[in-house]
Amino acid sequence: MHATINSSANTQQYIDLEERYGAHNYHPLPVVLDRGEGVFVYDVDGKRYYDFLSGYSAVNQGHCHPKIIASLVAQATKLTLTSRAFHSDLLGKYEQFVTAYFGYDKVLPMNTGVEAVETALKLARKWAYEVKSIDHNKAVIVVCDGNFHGRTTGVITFSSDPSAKDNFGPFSGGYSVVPYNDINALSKAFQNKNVAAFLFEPMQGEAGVLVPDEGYLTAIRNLCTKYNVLMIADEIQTGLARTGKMLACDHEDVRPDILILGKALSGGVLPVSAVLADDEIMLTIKPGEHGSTYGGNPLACAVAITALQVLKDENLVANAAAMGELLRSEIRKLNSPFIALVRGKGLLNAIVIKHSNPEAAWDLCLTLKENGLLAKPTHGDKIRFAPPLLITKEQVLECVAIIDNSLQSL
Ligand code: IF1
Repeated sequence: MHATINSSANTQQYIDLEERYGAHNYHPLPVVLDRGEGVFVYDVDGKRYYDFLSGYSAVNQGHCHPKIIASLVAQATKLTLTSRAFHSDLLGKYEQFVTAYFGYDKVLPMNTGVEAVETALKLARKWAYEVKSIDHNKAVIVVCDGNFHGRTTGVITFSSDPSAKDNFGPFSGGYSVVPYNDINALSKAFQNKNVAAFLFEPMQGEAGVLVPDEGYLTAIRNLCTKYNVLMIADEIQTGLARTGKMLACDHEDVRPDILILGKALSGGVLPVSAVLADDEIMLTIKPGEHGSTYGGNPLACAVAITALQVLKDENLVANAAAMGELLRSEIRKLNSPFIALVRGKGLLNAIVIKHSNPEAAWDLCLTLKENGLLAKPTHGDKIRFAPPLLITKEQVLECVAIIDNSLQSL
């Protein structure tokens, strides 16, 4: 069990309630938050923290962005849900807006990220049988080792992480796994004529913010085109300005056949996800063949339009690029003996901790918390540094000072 610095009695009472009445499917840092504003979150004792996790990139626009909240509140007093049994005045407007924003014929609106991933997998299979004429029930979707695409039984089928998969079987087939950032392996996998699609993350978030080699995305695009395999980019975490481009695929100007979005599509206000594709793919799903109760609800439409507009109005792409460069260079300048490397693009970064104590990353996060910065380890020795994209230069420098000061505790 991880060490915990003693929390205030106030904080502890909230943690005890979760312990007693909630499933134990997480191990959170011992902090209880009750307010968020921009780059900051506040705990129940009124202490302020820099949020260096941003809801795993759901809060790119900053906590409780006033314009996004205003859209939420205005729509919430009008109409929140019609179901898709009827039309609403906002769905078509949102669909026109988001397809023009990313340059695709159509969008299929869903709620959580994993629902959008499942939707993309179903579209790829439909397309495989009805357009590419792959043998019935033989479609194969290629995925990467170290992937994270969500936690449904369908998606963990192809997870390589035992903690995500063990004892949740039995699983269906139809997938093949290749090493991430390995074009030769991908080319070999595509020799199988039943391959329908390749699902990948432009940067692997959960695996510890792995940045593939320059040219990897271009090579994927070329191979998918050559073998008529759908290129499915899961940009749920890397998209929406997080990596210093609107989409991480934009770093190499490649256009995936299916684009998956989630998280910051609502600015962290409510679950909104989306699958974008052109007609040849999207129209393989006919009325009644797929859907969801809340998919495309007017509240989500109103919020998503504003969340996307804010990204452009506040130049968050450029700010993420500039502040990411500053953050990585300033951390490197610390020359800490405990940091093996710093990696990332834009404001999706991670440090790899080098220390004899296997709990060092966790302990550092506890000290960072004491010093006013919230971050969380991923896969043991890596700590993700991903603040909201509106962070300023002064704030980045203040956070680097907090990181420097906290590293001394190791
Ligand atoms: C949790 C991880 C990150 C994602 C990508 C799909 C999904 C996610 C690339 C599914 C979700 C979240 C899940 C969240 C923590 C966070 C996470 F640690 F789980 F792996 F970011 F790296 N594709 N990632 O990153 O989206 O269904 O969750 O909306 O607590 O499980 P979702």
